Amino acid sequence: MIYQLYPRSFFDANHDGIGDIRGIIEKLDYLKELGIGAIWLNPIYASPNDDMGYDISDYQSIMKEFGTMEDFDELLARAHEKGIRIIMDLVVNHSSDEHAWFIQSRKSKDNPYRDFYIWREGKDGKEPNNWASFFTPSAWKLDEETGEYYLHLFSEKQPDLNWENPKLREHIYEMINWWLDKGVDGFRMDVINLIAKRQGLPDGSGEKNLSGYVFCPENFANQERLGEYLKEMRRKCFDGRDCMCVGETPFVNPETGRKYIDPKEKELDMIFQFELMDIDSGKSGKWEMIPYDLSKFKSILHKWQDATQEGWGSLFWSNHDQPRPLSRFVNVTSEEMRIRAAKMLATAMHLLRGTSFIYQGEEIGMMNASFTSLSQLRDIESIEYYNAAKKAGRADEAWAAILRKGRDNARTPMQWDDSVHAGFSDHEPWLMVNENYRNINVAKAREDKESIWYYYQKLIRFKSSDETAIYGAFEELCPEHPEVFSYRRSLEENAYVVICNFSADKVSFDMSGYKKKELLFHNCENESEDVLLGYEARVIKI
Ligand code: TEU
Ligand code: CA
Repeated sequence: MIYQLYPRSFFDANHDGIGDIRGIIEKLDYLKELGIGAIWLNPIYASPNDDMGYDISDYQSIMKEFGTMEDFDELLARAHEKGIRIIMDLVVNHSSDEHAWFIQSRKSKDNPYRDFYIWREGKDGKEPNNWASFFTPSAWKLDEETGEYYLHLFSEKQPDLNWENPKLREHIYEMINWWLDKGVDGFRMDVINLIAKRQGLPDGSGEKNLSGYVFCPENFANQERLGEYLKEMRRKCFDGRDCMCVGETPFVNPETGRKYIDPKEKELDMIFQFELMDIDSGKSGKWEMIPYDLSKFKSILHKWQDATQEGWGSLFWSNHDQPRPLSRFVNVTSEEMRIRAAKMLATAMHLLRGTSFIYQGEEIGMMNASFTSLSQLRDIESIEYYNAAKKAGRADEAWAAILRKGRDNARTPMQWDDSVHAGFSDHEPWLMVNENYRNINVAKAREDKESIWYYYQKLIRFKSSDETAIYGAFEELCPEHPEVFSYRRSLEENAYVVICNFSADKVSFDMSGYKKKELLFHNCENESEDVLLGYEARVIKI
């Protein structure tokens, strides 16, 4: 089980309100006790933090707020002593505009680093094409120095790297090998399926955004030369090493995603698919929230279980970009139901087949924050969206969407105890603490044997050691049930059944088909066999 740790918000050991590497070192025993086998660190490299570390200005040095390379070397050594692997975040679709390569590249059209990035002449006094970026109206920025535009799929300070340039690719592989030689255990690869763009960079033909540009992943996701780059990277970096790489691949479905993890293709070990994370996103993207029902939810999980029976899959529904699942997939109306629902969600997701990624705070049932003003936000995605919406006279709609799906919701400081700033820091934190920290915190959870924390600890131990949980086949049960998600995992003569009521209300459920041997997990007291309480989860060995 892999624990995703967002260093900026995990623990502040040097009292500046920002999480740091020494803070992670101090909490390694906590993670060991939780039982996880690896930590995925969000980016810790030198960065101006325009996009919280996803804008890297030096791939081989540590962000000064987080500490030093010596701190990192100590973290790596201590983690390995405790049998915990360290997975780094590889952000190579783009760099920061403060990276030495870009500073050179923008100097002149014939600079040797010019083609490390994607420069184009404007067209009729406008951008080279009509692409919108994830974060800003247009995906192009005019650079006065040379009068050309550069591509940035994300912020203006995140220029896209030109993967068609073999020199750039060699520099990237050298950097990857530098970290692997240090002993890191693998990488989570940021938007790795966007690094190849459609030849000729043609205009997008879909719906225009608020500023008249078109968001067109069909021109920059899963493009033609991607497989070539991934195979080359594996050959030059990963082959022969004991390491793992998981690709973050938005805009894949089982058909396009399957080939990335096909062992014969030798590209990636796992991918993060986003069909579940996009379940409530409308045509114009995440800010347009649409209703969804459990049957859509179940069919997405089912088809990805089927798609990864040969290769291997990842399981997550919480990370630093997504709202907290407890605030998104269930309706929590009381403390009792918060605890019960958190355990149910964990049971439904983490007993599926695949490697589970647990995002910091998930183990104590952290929830979305209650922001009251724009000045409390730190995330460029939300701030840029709000500004564009405000220009279009749609500020209120934008604010409502940000409260529900803004990324700051998942980035509020880890809640360690009920002291000021939730024990994360004794200095004003970089981002506000969720005010429910007095009730939701690690210290309180670890005093209560019935807490979400101990349920996670038991679930992690089971998922990490039980052969059926690791290798068993997946088979959905009652696919047509409108409220219950139930499935069987089986390996030879061993099998267990997971039954999760996703509704807050009681539902009748026919258990007669199951010859129960043992109750492995249960998240509430309920004597009746064939009625499930609201958000009840049961796992029975059969
Ligand atoms: O996210 C890529 C990505 O798909 C996100 O932009 C996601 O679609 C959006 O944030 C949903 O709200 C990766 C990183 O996880 C993210 O933190 C970075 O901002 C982004 O890449 C650029 O590096
Ligand atoms: Ca700090």
